[in-house]
Amino acid sequence: TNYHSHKHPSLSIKAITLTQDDLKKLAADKAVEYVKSGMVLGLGTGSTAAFVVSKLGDLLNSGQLTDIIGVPTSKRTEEQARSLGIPLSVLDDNPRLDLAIDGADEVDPFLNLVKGRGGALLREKMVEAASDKFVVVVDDTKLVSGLGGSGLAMPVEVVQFCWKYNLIRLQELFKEEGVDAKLRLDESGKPYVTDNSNYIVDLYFKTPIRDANAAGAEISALEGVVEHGLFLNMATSVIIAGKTGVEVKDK
Ligand code: ABF
Repeated sequence: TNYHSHKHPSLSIKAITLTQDDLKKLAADKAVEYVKSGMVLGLGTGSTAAFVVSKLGDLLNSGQLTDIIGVPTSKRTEEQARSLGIPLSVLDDNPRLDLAIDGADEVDPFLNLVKGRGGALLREKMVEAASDKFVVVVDDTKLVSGLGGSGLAMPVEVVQFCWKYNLIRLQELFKEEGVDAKLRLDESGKPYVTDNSNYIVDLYFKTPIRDANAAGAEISALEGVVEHGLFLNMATSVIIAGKTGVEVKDK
Protein backbone atom coordinates (compact mmCIF):
# COMPACT_ATOMS: atom_id res chain seq x y z
CA THR A 1 0.00 0.00 0.00
CA ASN A 2 1.61 3.16 -1.09
CA TYR A 3 0.61 6.65 -0.13
CA HIS A 4 -1.29 7.19 -3.39
CA SER A 5 -3.80 4.44 -2.70
CA HIS A 6 -5.25 6.64 0.04
CA LYS A 7 -9.05 6.87 -0.30
CA HIS A 8 -9.18 10.59 -1.04
CA PRO A 9 -5.95 11.49 -2.83
CA SER A 10 -7.50 14.59 -4.38
CA LEU A 11 -8.45 15.86 -0.93
CA SER A 12 -4.93 15.71 0.43
CA ILE A 13 -3.62 17.49 -2.63
CA LYS A 14 -6.29 20.17 -2.81
CA ALA A 15 -6.96 20.60 0.91
CA ILE A 16 -5.71 24.14 1.18
CA THR A 17 -7.58 25.45 -1.84
CA LEU A 18 -11.06 23.95 -1.32
CA THR A 19 -13.76 26.61 -1.69
CA GLN A 20 -17.29 26.32 -0.33
CA ASP A 21 -18.44 25.41 -3.84
CA ASP A 22 -15.82 22.63 -3.94
CA LEU A 23 -17.24 21.29 -0.68
CA LYS A 24 -20.81 21.42 -2.00
CA LYS A 25 -19.68 19.54 -5.09
CA LEU A 26 -17.90 16.89 -3.01
CA ALA A 27 -21.08 16.30 -1.01
CA ALA A 28 -23.12 16.20 -4.22
CA ASP A 29 -20.81 13.66 -5.88
CA LYS A 30 -21.01 11.43 -2.82
CA ALA A 31 -24.83 11.60 -2.79
CA VAL A 32 -25.06 10.65 -6.44
CA GLU A 33 -23.42 7.32 -5.52
CA TYR A 34 -26.81 6.42 -3.98
CA VAL A 35 -28.52 6.73 -7.37
CA LYS A 36 -29.15 3.59 -9.42
CA SER A 37 -30.57 3.22 -12.92
CA GLY A 38 -34.35 2.98 -12.99
CA MET A 39 -34.91 5.11 -9.91
CA VAL A 40 -37.55 7.80 -9.46
CA LEU A 41 -35.64 10.68 -7.89
CA GLY A 42 -36.62 13.79 -5.98
CA LEU A 43 -34.50 16.68 -7.25
CA GLY A 44 -33.74 19.32 -4.63
CA THR A 45 -33.36 23.07 -4.88
CA GLY A 46 -30.47 25.41 -4.04
CA SER A 47 -26.82 25.69 -4.98
CA THR A 48 -25.74 22.34 -3.46
CA ALA A 49 -28.66 20.43 -5.00
CA ALA A 50 -27.83 22.07 -8.34
CA PHE A 51 -24.46 20.25 -8.28
CA VAL A 52 -26.40 16.99 -7.79
CA VAL A 53 -28.67 17.70 -10.75
CA SER A 54 -25.72 18.65 -12.92
CA LYS A 55 -23.86 15.42 -12.02
CA LEU A 56 -26.99 13.37 -12.76
CA GLY A 57 -27.15 15.03 -16.17
CA ASP A 58 -23.50 14.06 -16.83
CA LEU A 59 -24.06 10.43 -15.81
CA LEU A 60 -27.22 10.19 -17.88
CA ASN A 61 -25.66 11.75 -20.95
CA SER A 62 -22.59 9.52 -20.72
CA GLY A 63 -24.81 6.43 -20.41
CA GLN A 64 -23.60 5.50 -16.91
CA LEU A 65 -27.17 5.93 -15.63
CA THR A 66 -30.32 4.99 -17.52
CA ASP A 67 -34.07 5.21 -17.04
CA ILE A 68 -34.10 7.68 -14.18
CA ILE A 69 -37.07 9.97 -13.69
CA GLY A 70 -36.72 13.22 -11.77
CA VAL A 71 -39.41 14.93 -9.73
CA PRO A 72 -38.24 18.55 -9.28
CA THR A 73 -38.93 20.49 -6.06
CA SER A 74 -39.07 23.91 -7.75
CA LYS A 75 -39.50 25.62 -11.10
CA ARG A 76 -35.80 26.57 -10.97
CA THR A 77 -34.73 22.94 -10.59
CA GLU A 78 -37.21 21.86 -13.25
CA GLU A 79 -35.58 24.26 -15.73
CA GLN A 80 -32.07 23.08 -14.89
CA ALA A 81 -33.01 19.40 -15.15
CA ARG A 82 -34.87 19.93 -18.40
CA SER A 83 -31.89 21.74 -19.93
CA LEU A 84 -29.73 18.69 -19.11
CA GLY A 85 -32.21 16.28 -20.69
CA ILE A 86 -33.23 14.56 -17.44
CA PRO A 87 -36.67 12.94 -17.92
CA LEU A 88 -39.12 14.63 -15.55
CA SER A 89 -42.38 13.85 -13.87
CA VAL A 90 -44.62 15.27 -11.14
CA LEU A 91 -45.53 13.95 -7.72
CA ASP A 92 -49.09 13.04 -8.70
CA ASP A 93 -47.77 10.70 -11.41
CA ASN A 94 -45.11 9.28 -9.06
CA PRO A 95 -46.57 9.49 -5.56
CA ARG A 96 -43.79 7.24 -4.26
CA LEU A 97 -40.14 7.99 -4.96
CA ASP A 98 -37.03 5.86 -4.41
CA LEU A 99 -34.72 8.63 -3.30
CA ALA A 100 -34.64 12.40 -2.88
CA ILE A 101 -31.44 14.44 -2.63
CA ASP A 102 -31.53 18.03 -1.42
CA GLY A 103 -29.58 20.68 0.47
CA ALA A 104 -30.46 22.26 3.80
CA ASP A 105 -29.93 25.48 5.71
CA GLU A 106 -29.27 23.92 9.12
CA VAL A 107 -28.55 20.37 10.30
CA ASP A 108 -28.69 19.46 14.01
CA PRO A 109 -26.90 16.50 15.66
CA PHE A 110 -30.03 14.31 15.24
CA LEU A 111 -30.25 15.02 11.48
CA ASN A 112 -33.22 17.33 11.88
CA LEU A 113 -33.16 20.22 9.44
CA VAL A 114 -34.16 23.76 8.70
CA LYS A 115 -34.88 24.17 5.01
CA GLY A 116 -36.55 26.65 2.71
CA ARG A 117 -34.34 29.70 2.77
CA GLY A 118 -34.46 29.21 -1.00
CA GLY A 119 -38.26 29.47 -0.86
CA ALA A 120 -39.06 25.96 -2.12
CA LEU A 121 -39.93 24.37 1.22
CA LEU A 122 -43.45 23.20 0.38
CA ARG A 123 -42.58 21.12 -2.67
CA GLU A 124 -39.36 20.00 -1.02
CA LYS A 125 -41.23 18.68 2.00
CA MET A 126 -43.86 16.93 -0.12
CA VAL A 127 -41.36 15.25 -2.43
CA GLU A 128 -39.04 14.28 0.43
CA ALA A 129 -41.89 12.92 2.54
CA ALA A 130 -42.89 10.77 -0.44
CA SER A 131 -39.38 9.32 -0.88
CA ASP A 132 -38.19 6.03 0.59
CA LYS A 133 -34.79 7.63 1.22
CA PHE A 134 -33.90 11.27 1.72
CA VAL A 135 -30.22 12.15 1.44
CA VAL A 136 -29.15 15.65 2.48
CA VAL A 137 -26.08 17.34 1.04
CA VAL A 138 -24.35 20.15 2.94
CA ASP A 139 -21.01 21.73 3.62
CA ASP A 140 -20.05 21.92 7.27
CA THR A 141 -21.10 25.58 7.65
CA LYS A 142 -24.69 24.25 7.95
CA LEU A 143 -24.13 22.33 11.19
CA VAL A 144 -25.85 23.73 14.32
CA SER A 145 -26.25 22.41 17.85
CA GLY A 146 -29.95 23.41 17.90
CA LEU A 147 -32.35 24.36 15.09
CA GLY A 148 -32.80 28.09 14.66
CA GLY A 149 -29.30 28.50 16.04
CA SER A 150 -27.69 29.95 12.91
CA GLY A 151 -29.43 33.29 13.39
CA LEU A 152 -30.63 33.03 9.78
CA ALA A 153 -34.20 32.69 8.55
CA MET A 154 -36.52 29.79 9.39
CA PRO A 155 -39.30 30.13 6.81
CA VAL A 156 -43.03 29.61 7.22
CA GLU A 157 -45.13 29.56 4.04
CA VAL A 158 -48.51 31.24 4.56
CA VAL A 159 -51.47 32.03 2.33
CA GLN A 160 -51.42 35.64 1.15
CA PHE A 161 -54.84 36.47 2.60
CA CYS A 162 -53.74 36.30 6.25
CA TRP A 163 -49.98 36.77 6.33
CA LYS A 164 -50.03 39.47 8.99
CA TYR A 165 -52.24 37.42 11.29
CA ASN A 166 -49.72 34.59 10.96
CA LEU A 167 -46.76 36.89 11.50
CA ILE A 168 -48.27 38.11 14.78
CA ARG A 169 -49.23 34.61 15.94
CA LEU A 170 -45.74 33.29 15.14
CA GLN A 171 -44.14 36.09 17.10
CA GLU A 172 -46.33 35.17 20.10
CA LEU A 173 -45.57 31.49 19.73
CA PHE A 174 -41.82 32.01 20.10
CA LYS A 175 -41.81 34.62 22.85
CA GLU A 176 -39.47 32.51 24.97
CA GLU A 177 -36.86 32.00 22.26
CA GLY A 178 -37.13 35.61 21.18
CA VAL A 179 -37.96 35.98 17.51
CA ASP A 180 -38.12 38.58 14.77
CA ALA A 181 -40.80 37.64 12.23
CA LYS A 182 -40.55 39.32 8.83
CA LEU A 183 -42.47 39.03 5.59
CA ARG A 184 -39.96 37.92 2.94
CA LEU A 185 -39.50 40.45 0.14
CA ASP A 186 -38.09 39.96 -3.36
CA GLU A 187 -35.31 42.08 -4.91
CA SER A 188 -37.78 44.77 -5.94
CA GLY A 189 -39.14 45.12 -2.40
CA LYS A 190 -42.45 43.37 -3.15
CA PRO A 191 -43.59 40.36 -1.11
CA TYR A 192 -41.78 37.23 -2.30
CA VAL A 193 -44.29 34.84 -3.92
CA THR A 194 -43.57 31.09 -3.81
CA ASP A 195 -44.04 28.59 -6.65
CA ASN A 196 -47.43 27.87 -5.05
CA SER A 197 -48.48 31.55 -4.97
CA ASN A 198 -48.08 31.96 -1.21
CA TYR A 199 -46.01 34.34 0.95
CA ILE A 200 -43.20 33.49 3.35
CA VAL A 201 -42.81 34.77 6.91
CA ASP A 202 -39.17 34.35 7.97
CA LEU A 203 -38.43 33.75 11.64
CA TYR A 204 -35.10 34.90 13.11
CA PHE A 205 -34.54 33.31 16.50
CA LYS A 206 -32.48 34.90 19.25
CA THR A 207 -31.88 31.47 20.85
CA PRO A 208 -32.33 27.98 19.32
CA ILE A 209 -35.83 26.46 19.34
CA ARG A 210 -36.26 24.58 22.62
CA ASP A 211 -38.59 21.84 21.39
CA ALA A 212 -38.60 21.58 17.61
CA ASN A 213 -41.29 18.87 17.52
CA ALA A 214 -43.69 20.95 19.58
CA ALA A 215 -42.81 24.05 17.58
CA GLY A 216 -43.51 22.31 14.28
CA ALA A 217 -46.88 21.06 15.47
CA GLU A 218 -47.86 24.47 16.84
CA ILE A 219 -46.88 26.30 13.66
CA SER A 220 -48.80 23.81 11.50
CA ALA A 221 -51.87 24.27 13.68
CA LEU A 222 -52.13 27.99 12.84
CA GLU A 223 -54.92 28.78 10.37
CA GLY A 224 -53.42 29.93 7.08
CA VAL A 225 -50.02 28.29 7.54
CA VAL A 226 -49.27 26.10 4.54
CA GLU A 227 -45.91 24.60 5.64
CA HIS A 228 -42.82 25.37 7.72
CA GLY A 229 -39.11 24.86 7.26
CA LEU A 230 -38.58 22.40 10.12
CA PHE A 231 -37.87 19.04 8.49
CA LEU A 232 -37.93 16.74 11.51
CA ASN A 233 -37.12 13.06 11.40
CA MET A 234 -37.12 13.05 7.59
CA ALA A 235 -33.47 12.73 6.52
CA THR A 236 -32.22 9.15 6.22
CA SER A 237 -28.62 10.27 5.59
CA VAL A 238 -26.72 13.54 5.75
CA ILE A 239 -23.54 14.00 3.74
CA ILE A 240 -21.32 16.69 5.19
CA ALA A 241 -18.32 18.02 3.29
CA GLY A 242 -15.64 19.88 5.25
CA LYS A 243 -12.03 20.82 4.71
CA THR A 244 -10.92 17.52 6.20
CA GLY A 245 -13.15 15.25 4.11
CA VAL A 246 -16.65 13.98 3.50
CA GLU A 247 -18.62 12.45 6.36
CA VAL A 248 -21.83 10.43 5.97
CA LYS A 249 -24.22 10.30 8.91
CA ASP A 250 -27.02 7.73 8.70
CA LYS A 251 -30.21 7.73 10.71
C1 ABF B 1 -32.75 24.06 -0.52
O1 ABF B 1 -31.84 25.06 -0.86
C2 ABF B 1 -33.48 24.66 0.60
O2 ABF B 1 -34.25 23.92 1.42
C3 ABF B 1 -32.44 25.42 1.34
O3 ABF B 1 -33.08 26.56 1.74
C4 ABF B 1 -31.43 25.76 0.28
C5 ABF B 1 -29.99 25.42 0.57
O4 ABF B 1 -29.30 26.03 -0.46
P1 ABF B 1 -27.75 25.98 -0.66
O5 ABF B 1 -27.41 24.56 -0.97
O6 ABF B 1 -27.57 26.91 -1.79
O7 ABF B 1 -27.15 26.48 0.63
O8 ABF B 1 -32.08 22.90 -0.16
